[in-house]
Amino acid sequence: MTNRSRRTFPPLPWTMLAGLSAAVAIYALALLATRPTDRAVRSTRSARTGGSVFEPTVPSGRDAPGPSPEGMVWIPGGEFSMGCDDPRGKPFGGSDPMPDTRPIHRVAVDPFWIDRTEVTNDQFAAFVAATGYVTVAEQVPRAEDFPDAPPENLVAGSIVFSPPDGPVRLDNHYQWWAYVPGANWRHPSGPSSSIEGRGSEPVVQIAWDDAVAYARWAGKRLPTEAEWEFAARGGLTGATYPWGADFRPDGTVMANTWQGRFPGEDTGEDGFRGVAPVASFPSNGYGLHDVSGNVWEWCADWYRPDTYARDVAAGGVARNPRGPVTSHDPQEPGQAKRVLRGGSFMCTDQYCSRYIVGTRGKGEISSGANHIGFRCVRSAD
Ligand SMILES: [Ca+2]
Ligand SMILES: [Ca+2]
Repeated sequence: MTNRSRRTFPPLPWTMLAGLSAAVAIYALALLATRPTDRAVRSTRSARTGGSVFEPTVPSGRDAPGPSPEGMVWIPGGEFSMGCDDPRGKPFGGSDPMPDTRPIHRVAVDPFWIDRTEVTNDQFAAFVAATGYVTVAEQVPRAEDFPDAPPENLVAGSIVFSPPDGPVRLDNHYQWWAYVPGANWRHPSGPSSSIEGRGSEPVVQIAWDDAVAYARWAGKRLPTEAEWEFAARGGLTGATYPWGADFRPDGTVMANTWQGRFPGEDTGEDGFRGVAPVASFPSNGYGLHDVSGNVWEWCADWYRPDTYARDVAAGGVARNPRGPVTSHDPQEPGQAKRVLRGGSFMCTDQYCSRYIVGTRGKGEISSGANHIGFRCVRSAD
């Protein structure tokens, strides 16, 4: 399997272009439709050879070799326990056992800098102005790549959350996602939407390649999944959230998530319907904002549900793990997926509780959506 080229796989528009009227967003849907199959649960349990206990986070104590780049914060690296215990039964824990987050295992990462916030529209606009970069969602699909698609369906676009008017069953995510022609980072919800006046909101409608291109231009890179989690945990040991054990400590809202009946009613009780400007909520112990919620964040690693089991099977502490060499998602085995972390403004314990810091998401690499963004890191050496 070649993972480098999205052309190798039937990427997102393939399904949609072949039947655009279906308005199906099955690829990004994987982000929210990650309820495990029984088989996946069994296989993870049978592969569990590590512990299920969080051992203390031990920062390296290394100081930054120089001043932090603008907008970035120093992460000392060190050793920590990575993963998540079964959140079911916890307040706001949701109903998903999250089997791909176990075994909880010991990981060491070298020091690095990381962006304090998700990359904003203003930052991405500066990149595009400097380079003329055209995102995946802005490119018209080529007929030779989609030979089965009728020509009228070969239109540039992306996936947009399109909530139904009334309550719906939560077992069919096709009901709240649509492929919208003309949706892209400049028009996150479609042609009639814009980012004017929204420069401090996180950029969205970003495919994995788009995030990588921005990072390279900025002299940065995407975080590995292990780096992301080390930073997101803020120095805490095994806390459910980046800030501690309680979803709303002393009633304080700590992240942009979803209130109201999902998916039709976003009450914005936390202050925001949809995306919020970055850093609208308190930071974690390392000074990072929105590592829980707001928009999903691409990581460098390929996704596999058994990544942690494989790390444990390799023995010892996983040092600077970079993920598997290929992706595999048993739920959609033909698709190349990278890891996404942190959940989004759409996360709710009614459906997806991936605002929990140790939980994992996944996304087909050529698919953006209006709840997918990223942040970058820079190596210390
Ligand atoms: Ca919200
Ligand atoms: Ca986020």
